[in-house]
Amino acid sequence: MKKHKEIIILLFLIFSLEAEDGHQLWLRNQTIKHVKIVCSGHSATLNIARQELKQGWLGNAGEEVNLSIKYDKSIKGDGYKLDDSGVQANTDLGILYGVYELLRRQKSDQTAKDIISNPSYELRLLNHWDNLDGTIERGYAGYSIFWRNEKDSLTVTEQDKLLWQEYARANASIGINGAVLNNVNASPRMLAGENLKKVKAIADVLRPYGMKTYLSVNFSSPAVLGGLKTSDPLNKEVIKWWKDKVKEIYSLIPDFGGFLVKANSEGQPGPQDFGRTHADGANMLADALNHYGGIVMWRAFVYSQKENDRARQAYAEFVPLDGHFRENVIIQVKNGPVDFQPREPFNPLFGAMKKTPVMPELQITQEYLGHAIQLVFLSTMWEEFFNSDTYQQGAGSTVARCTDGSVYAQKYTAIAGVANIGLDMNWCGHPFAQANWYAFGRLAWNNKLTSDEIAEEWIKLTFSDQLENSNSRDWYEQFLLPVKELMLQSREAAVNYMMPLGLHHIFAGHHHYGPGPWYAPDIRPDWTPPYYHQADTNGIGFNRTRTGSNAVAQYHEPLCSQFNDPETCPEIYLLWFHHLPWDYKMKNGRILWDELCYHYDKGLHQVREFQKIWDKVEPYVDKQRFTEVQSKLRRHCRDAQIWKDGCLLYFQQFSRRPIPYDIERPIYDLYDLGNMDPLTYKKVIE
Ligand code: GCW
Repeated sequence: MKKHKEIIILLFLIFSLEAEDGHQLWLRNQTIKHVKIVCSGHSATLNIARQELKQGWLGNAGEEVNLSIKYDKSIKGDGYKLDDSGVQANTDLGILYGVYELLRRQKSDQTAKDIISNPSYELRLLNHWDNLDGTIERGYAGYSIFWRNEKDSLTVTEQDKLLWQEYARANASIGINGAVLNNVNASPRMLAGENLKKVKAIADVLRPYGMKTYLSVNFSSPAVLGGLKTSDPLNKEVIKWWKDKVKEIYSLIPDFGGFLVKANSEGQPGPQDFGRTHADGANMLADALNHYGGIVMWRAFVYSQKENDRARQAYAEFVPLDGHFRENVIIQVKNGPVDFQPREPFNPLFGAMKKTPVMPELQITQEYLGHAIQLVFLSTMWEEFFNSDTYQQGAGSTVARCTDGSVYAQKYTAIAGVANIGLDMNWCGHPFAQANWYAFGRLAWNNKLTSDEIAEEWIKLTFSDQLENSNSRDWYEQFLLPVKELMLQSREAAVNYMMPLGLHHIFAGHHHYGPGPWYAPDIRPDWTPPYYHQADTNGIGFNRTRTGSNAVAQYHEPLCSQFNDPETCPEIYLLWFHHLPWDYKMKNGRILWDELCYHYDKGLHQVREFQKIWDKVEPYVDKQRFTEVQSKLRRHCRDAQIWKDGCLLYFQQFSRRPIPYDIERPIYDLYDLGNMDPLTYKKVIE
């Protein structure tokens, strides 16, 4: 009888969950109640706040909510206060953020009493790597929502505006207040008059939601677009060209945010082409923008031919320039010293630039973490990064505190995330990739949140059908808890089956998806996997100790000595800093080779476990999202197997040791995976 009842409930659940395409993100419609709003102010932003309350209120029917703009010194920037009477803030945008928080708390069943919430970073930006032809560099969710192709750029349809509005709303709901609209590999044509008109159209839609618009600029624009003889930042005509261009931009977009610049990196032009420094280049642009309150975000992702260890380059070039930048320049630094790898130690520039604001750049799009195919929740990676202690001003000088103004007084605090958004119906390609966009926004607002809290909140907002569901114990225990666990483990699983123990950048080719430790095409040697893993019959790993590239010296003590000694180096970074023999003894008594095998094997088993977890939650998810995630997990699992088999079989050629008996035999053959022929390998992986 009991069984019968359970089956009926299950069937009811399955049929009552409508198919969802994911377009509504974490802002799904629910059955709402009536609310009485008291608000004397009027502005486009406040009107949105009113509207959101009306269409999202889940509190008591007929309750009164006050929206009051009243100065309070405990509230900072666009922060807010929530109490029994409603939302209080210093700015209209603060009210809107407070309203989103109130509604989020109602939907996710958290209390909303006596809360003061201030942002960790003043500028919380998305960076879109969108090209003017509509393609997106490292984008896995379709074409750009901003650009189609240049010919079309003047046409702005009502549909475009609607989509931009939905985009702005989603961002505002998690506190994101700015967007760089184009790729850092910027076309000089971005600054052409007709394209700027389109930027204005976008800015007009984003503005009421508190989002400012920024652009990436190409340093050669004065010569390439403006027809000048040079783009030398100290040349008078060049300086004038930028001043005029900035004036033109501000005449269209009075609250324009500023420029993002990738200079002298990966073939992009920059001040060094004219014998000038990064500071010369950044300051010239900063002077042009300063009059209007604009800023320059100057990226520290640089390569120099002279360096033999890529991980050392940013620090080597930028630390000597500390103190030489204008007040409205911020140095934008990727979380790790190489390039958004599944795991890296923090970039030693954090905390080391003491007189220059430094902003973290995180990558939301999963360039190195499985594209839109693999389910990898990145919040745990970012949490690890924020909590890393730089020791620059004594113990407790975490990356979070060195960048959010707690350790160094700085005019601006900022953070950027490379967006994973495209024209796909669900915005991000994978239903769970939305969680990464969400987590970025939440952490940019509050860098002390835990991944556990963020995942729980996101699951409730994204999957619970009605409030009653998120309150039900069954839903919580059978759906939320296992799915949350899956999310929280997913990044470590990816590290395990891709690059455990500090291995990095062993991808095949430029698409950065599958394994390719053998991959050594005819390009610069410092871009190939064998350069990064250094495997030979003596051992494996990159020697960055004092006897090697000495990258350890860029870290403040005690980290420098700790990283330098394999006995004290955290094992998660072991092969990042050390080249060690295959029989090196790990803390658990295993030899390094065996430990590597166990990690790869564990990663694969974790993904198989994810499949089982997901299969079991079928009754709680609508068919569309259930099937989509299920089929992506199937592919995810196959590719984890390819990673494990490919890496172990390849490294075994050097370790010359057996794969431990209790580890599953590889099912792929190394030759299938293209040890000899990358093209054959590509066929299997794509
Ligand atoms: O990770 C590398 C990417 C490039 C990217 C570059 C960068 C936009 O592979 O596609 O270019 O970083 O961050 O500038």
